[in-house]
Amino acid sequence: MKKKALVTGITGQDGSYLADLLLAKGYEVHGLVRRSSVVNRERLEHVYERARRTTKKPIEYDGKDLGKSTGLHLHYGDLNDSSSLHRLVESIVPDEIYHLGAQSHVGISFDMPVYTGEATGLATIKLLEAIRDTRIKTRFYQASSSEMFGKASEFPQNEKTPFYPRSPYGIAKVYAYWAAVNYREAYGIHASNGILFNHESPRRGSNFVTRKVTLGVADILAGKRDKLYLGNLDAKRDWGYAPDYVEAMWLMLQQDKPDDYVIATGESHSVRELVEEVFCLAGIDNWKKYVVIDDRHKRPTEVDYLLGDSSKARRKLGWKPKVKFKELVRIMFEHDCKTVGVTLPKGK
Ligand code: NAP
Ligand code: G4F
Repeated sequence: MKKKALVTGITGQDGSYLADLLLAKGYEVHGLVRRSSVVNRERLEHVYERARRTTKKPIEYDGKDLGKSTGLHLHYGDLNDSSSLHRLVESIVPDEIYHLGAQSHVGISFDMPVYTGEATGLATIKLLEAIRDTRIKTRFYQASSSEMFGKASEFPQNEKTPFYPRSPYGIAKVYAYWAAVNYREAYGIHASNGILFNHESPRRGSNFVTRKVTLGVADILAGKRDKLYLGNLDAKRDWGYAPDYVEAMWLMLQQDKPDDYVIATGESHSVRELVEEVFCLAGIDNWKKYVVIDDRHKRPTEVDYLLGDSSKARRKLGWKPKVKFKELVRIMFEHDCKTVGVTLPKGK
């Protein structure tokens, strides 16, 4: 029998890559989608396309029933609506639940702290309660974050590094992390935390710094704009490639025992280095001419430096990153250049 997975956040960067991975492995994939005034299925468009090719019936853009031809089923619900979470868990009875849905933007969490607390923190316990109430036997993945380390006290950070969150988002993720640990210990639920460091891709939201820079410089190359507005260039992040990271999520749920794992590349670079790298690929020497420091993109409290130690995941899961910083930046920039219709300068 096909394994069934329920994925929250399936329309997001990670959710869409995870759906690809699970479908390729033969899973029946169920995704939670929320109502919005404009239907957003862009990151799943290739699955819709496959459904259109293989089914005789027309598939609507917001179609939910892609199941027979693709293995993907979408269900309306919301992380803040516990009745929808309960109903989905009860009706699907998934073998694995990947809880990726969240208000995931750190900067915006300062503008929406209460909503972020509910969608990013409390929703985890709502989902865990649905598992507990229905008594289904399932495996649960919590999308925990390196933002929990925040003002980190040691470098690199591993599973034992103390948390010191620096934003409403980080605080909410700490709450959700401990909810997963507590439900594992209290009720024996197979719940694992993936403490993932930043991971990016051509499907990354355009208001996260990597994509903002790769899209922005592609626009500059295409002559569509002449300025790029950024915040703190000194912050350092351990940036990996999203498709590598969703593989780690799946590996965690294949283990007999639930546990918590740091997933990272072990390489950290500043936002300034990111900017330099992308402008260099574009063949533009004087990046300072184009970059404007804009205080609106700075945060009241910043996470200055993150660097992950993923040796536990390497040892126990056999996981390691395939793509590192330079290749990641190239993948994203090449994609964005193609999107805006420019080619990389010769020799780049
Ligand atoms: P993302 O692209 O922002 O996707 C977030 C997903 O959550 C989207 O599908 C979004 O739906 C959904 N969502 C938000 N609020 C919702 C609500 N109230 N009800 C239902 N769905 C809701 O994030 P991502 O980069 O894929 O990250 C996936 C998860 O990993 C998140 O929990 C994030 O916090 C965590 N994480 C990410 C990273 C990273 O570097 N990417 C690192 C560590 C942890 P819409 O499409 O409708 O907005
Ligand atoms: O790309 P960012 O917005 O990612 P951030 O804040 O590190 O959060 C991401 O990674 C976390 C894992 O550590 C996830 F949990 C979270 O969901 C999200 O995916 O910002 C990266 C750095 C920050 O220091 C920020 O201050 O870039 C700096 N930055 C400088 N200028 C900017 C900008 N960030 C954004 N978004 N936009 C700017 O213009």
